[in-house]
Amino acid sequence: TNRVMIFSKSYCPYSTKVKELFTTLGVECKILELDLVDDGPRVQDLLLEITSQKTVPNIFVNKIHMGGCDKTLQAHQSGLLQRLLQDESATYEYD
Ligand code: GSH
Repeated sequence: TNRVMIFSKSYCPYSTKVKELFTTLGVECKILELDLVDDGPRVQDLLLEITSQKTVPNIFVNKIHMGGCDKTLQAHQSGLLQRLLQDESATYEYD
């Protein structure tokens, strides 16, 4: 079950950090490496339009926009991330 979508870049240390966090939490993620796909720049433009965020990683949890690495680590610290991940009513999956 992929409840987490990470728009990433393969060389980005912040992307690596969030991917490691979700691995540590045992949470499977759908990951798109924007630097490795032809559509990358177009997807990044769309993400900017939708989220007003220019940078990667750009993370969605159960369809909720989480933000980048800093925001995700904050949400982990505060417990918000775990609550979003445990929300059984939100069954959206990125597949
Ligand atoms: N503070 C940001 C976060 O917490 O996610 C840092 C993210 C960041 O600086 N990412 C770089 C980026 O997206 C790549 S390592 N630069 C612009 C770009 O690649 O278009």
